[in-house]
Amino acid sequence: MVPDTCSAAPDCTALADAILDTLVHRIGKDAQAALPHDWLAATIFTVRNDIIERWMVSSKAAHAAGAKKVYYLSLEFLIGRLLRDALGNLQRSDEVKAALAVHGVDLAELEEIEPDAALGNGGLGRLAACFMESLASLQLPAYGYGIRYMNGMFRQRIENGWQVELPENWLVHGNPWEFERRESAYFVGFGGEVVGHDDGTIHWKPAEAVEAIAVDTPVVGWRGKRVNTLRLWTARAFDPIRLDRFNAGDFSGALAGQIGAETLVRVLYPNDSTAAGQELRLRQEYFFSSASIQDIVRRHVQYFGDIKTLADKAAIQLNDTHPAVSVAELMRVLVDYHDLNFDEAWDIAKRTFGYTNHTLLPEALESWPLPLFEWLLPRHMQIVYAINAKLLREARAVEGIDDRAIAAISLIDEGGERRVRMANLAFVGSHSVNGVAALHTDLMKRTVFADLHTLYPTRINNKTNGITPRRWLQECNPGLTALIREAIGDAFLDDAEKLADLAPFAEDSWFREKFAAVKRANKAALADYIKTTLGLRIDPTAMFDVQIKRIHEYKRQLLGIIETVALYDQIRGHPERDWTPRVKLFAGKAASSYANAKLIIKLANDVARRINSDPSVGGLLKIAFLPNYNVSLAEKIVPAADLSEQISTAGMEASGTGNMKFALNGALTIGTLDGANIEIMERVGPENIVIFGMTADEVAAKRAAGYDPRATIEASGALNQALSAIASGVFSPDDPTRYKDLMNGLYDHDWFMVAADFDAYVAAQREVDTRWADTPGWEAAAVRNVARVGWFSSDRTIREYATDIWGVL
Ligand code: 26Q
Repeated sequence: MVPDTCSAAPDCTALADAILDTLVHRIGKDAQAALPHDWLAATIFTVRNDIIERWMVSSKAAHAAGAKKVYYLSLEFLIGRLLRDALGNLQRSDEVKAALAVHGVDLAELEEIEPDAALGNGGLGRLAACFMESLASLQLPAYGYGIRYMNGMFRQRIENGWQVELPENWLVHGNPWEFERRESAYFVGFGGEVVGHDDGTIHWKPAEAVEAIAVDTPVVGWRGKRVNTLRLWTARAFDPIRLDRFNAGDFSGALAGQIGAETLVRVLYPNDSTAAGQELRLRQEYFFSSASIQDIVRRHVQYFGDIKTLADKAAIQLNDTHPAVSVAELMRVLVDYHDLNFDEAWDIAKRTFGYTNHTLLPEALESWPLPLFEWLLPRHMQIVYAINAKLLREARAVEGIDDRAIAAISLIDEGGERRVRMANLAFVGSHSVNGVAALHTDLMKRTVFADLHTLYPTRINNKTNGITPRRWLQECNPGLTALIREAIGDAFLDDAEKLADLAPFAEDSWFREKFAAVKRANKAALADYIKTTLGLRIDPTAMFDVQIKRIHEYKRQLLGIIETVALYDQIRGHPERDWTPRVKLFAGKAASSYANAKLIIKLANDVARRINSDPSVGGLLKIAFLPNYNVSLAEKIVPAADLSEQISTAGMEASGTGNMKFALNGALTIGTLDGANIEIMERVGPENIVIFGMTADEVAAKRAAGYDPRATIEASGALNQALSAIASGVFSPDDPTRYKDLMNGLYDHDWFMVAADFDAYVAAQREVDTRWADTPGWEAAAVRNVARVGWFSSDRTIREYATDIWGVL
C-alpha cells in the first residue's frame, strides 16, 4: 500500500516506515497508543540519523584539514525549538510532513509541542544561537560552549495582570537532540590553597571539586552542508573513586565542603538591573570556563601535539565578560600544567581570545569582590595580580599618563571595596575587543574603555549584530519566503543580500498586493492565537504595533504605554477624527527581582483592561500583553507586525536584534537613533523608517546639564494629563496608589528621558498614522525594508568575525 500523501516525495514511504519503527522500538509504543510527544520524539530520533552522519563527516573533515576552530563561549544560548530549524536547513520539511501524514500525524502540530530551549535571557543569548547557525551555514568548524541549565528562563504567567514566574522544565520529556559524552569529563575545583613546590612549580589544591560532563547538541547549517557542536556542560558530584584522575593525586581536600553539583547547573541567572556579584554565579562562570578551556586544550594537544600553536588553531570568543575568567584559566593551564613561562603564555592567550561587549551600563559591568574571588579561585587571583602588574607597568611607561587613567585601567577597582573588573580582564586578555553596533562601539571608545583604548588604540573594533534569515524569515514566514522566491528566484536563500533584487517590486502594485495578503494572513494567524490565549478579539486589518523584548526601563516600554494612554484620551475627546485603528502588542519578561519592570507589566495589563473594555474607543484601540515571550512566540509575532517599536533611550541599547527581525519581515520601525537602528536607517533610507527623539550625545549633554523632568512634563499637556491619570489610579481603581511612585520617579529623575522624548514620540506616531493612511506608500516602504536589510544577516556578521578577529576565512 503506497499511501497517497507520499506520492509527491519519493523517499517518503521509507521515511514513514522508519518513523514508525523508531516509535515502536525506541519509544516502545505502537501507532495507536502513541501520544503527540511520542511521535515528536520518534520523528526527531529518525531525522537525527541523517544529522549524525553529516556531523561525523564535518568533524573528520575539519580534523583532516588541520583547520583552525572557533570556540564561542557563552553563558547563554537561546536556541528555541530545533525541529523546524533542522528540517528547514536539511530541506526535508515536505518529506517529513508527508511521511507523518501517512500516520495521520500533523508535522506542524508536533513542531508546536517541542519545548522551547530557553537557555538565555534575551538578545545576547539569541545572538549566540544565530551565530552558531551561521557558523555551520558558512561551513566553519566551530563549537559553542555553555551550561546545560536544568531550568532555563522561567515561564511567565500573568495572574491578575502581575507577572508570576514558574520554573520551566524543558527536559521533562527527555531531550532527543542531545548526546551525553561521558568520556568528555573534567574536574573543576573551587577554593583551597596554592602550594609551591621545591622545583619552582606552583599548584592549586582545591578544597572542593565537581565533575563537568559534556552534553552535545548538533547544529545544522543551511542546506545541511555542515553540522557543528553545541557543547553544554552539566555537573556531577565528584566521584572519589576517580580521584586519581585529578591532579595525579595532589587533591587531598577534594571531598571537603562539597557543594551540591547540581545546584551549579540548576538555574540561569537573570540579566537583572545590576550584576549582583553572587557566589553561585561566579561558580557557574568558572565551572563552564574551566571545563571549556580544558576541553579546548586537550583537543588541541591531541590533534596538533604542541601547545605553543594553540593560537594558530583555536580562536576563543568571549560572549561578554561572563566567561572572562577563562583568560586566567588558560594562563593557569599553560603555566602550571604545560610549563610555559608567564610571558609566553600571555602571548598565546592574547592571540587566542577575542571579547565582545554587549553593554555600557556601568551597573551591568561585572566585577567580583576581591575576597570572594580570592577565596574561590586563589590561583586565578595570583594570575590576575601578575597580569595586572604587567599591564600597569606597560601603562606607566606611556608618557603623560596620570593616576586617574592608571586606576581606570587596573584590573582591580580600588574605589571602596576592592573588586576584580572582569571587563578589564577580558579586554587586556584579548587581541580584539568588539562592540555590537557602530554607535555602541564608538561609545565604548569614548566611555567605559576610554583609557584602555588610549593604551591599545587598535584593539576595539565594531561587528554590527545580525540574525539568521533561516529562522527569522524562511521558517517563521513561509508565506513571504514563497512570494519572494516567486519574484526574484532562490538566490536570496543562500545570500540574504540578494534580497536587494526585491527593491523594484516596491513599485509593482501586483506584488504589493500579494505582499499585503501575506501580511494579512500572518496577522489573522496571530489574531487567532491571541483569541485562544487571551480571549481577546482583535481586528487583523488594524495596524499591529509591537513592542516585544525584555522589560527594562532603558527599553522604555513605559514610553509606549504612556503614549497609549494619551492616545486613548485623544480618541475619547475627539471620536469624530479619522483615527488609525491600532492594536498595541506588548510582550516580555521582567527579571524576578526587578520591581519596576514587574510594575510596568502590571501597568500594561491594567491599561489594556480598561481600554479594551471601553466601548467609547470602539474598535480603534486594543492593547494586549502576550504572556511568556520566548523565541517561539517571537516567531509568531514578528511576521505579523506592521510597526516595530525600537524606542530605547539613545546610547543605552547596544544594538538590538529584534529591530532587524521586524524589518526583514516587512514591518516599519519607529525608533530612536540608538544601537543598530541607526544602521537600519542608513540602509532602508530615512523615508522608510520613522526616527524620533534625542541622540546619544544629546542625552549625555542633557544629563550633564542637570535635566529637570518636572518642567518638561508641565510644559506638555498631553504628558501631564496621562501621568496624572495613571498616578491617580484611573487604571488601578482597586489600588489607586499603585503607580504613584513609578510616576513620581519620572517627575523627579527620569534617567531614561521618557518625558524628554515624549512629545517627539507622539509626533512620530502621528507621522506613522499619516504614512499608514497611504496604503500603497506604506506597503512600498515595507517591501523596501525587506529588500534592504539583508546585510543584517548573521552570515555577514560571522564573516566579519571570521576575517577580522578569528583569521579563519
Ligand atoms: C551579569 C551578571 C550576573 C548575572 C547576569 C548577568 C547578565 C546576563 C545577561 C548580564 C547581561 C545579560 C544579557 C545582556 C544582553 O542580552 N544584552 C543585549 O545583547 C544584544 C546582543 O548583542 C544586544 O542586541 C542588546 O542591545 C543588548 O542589550
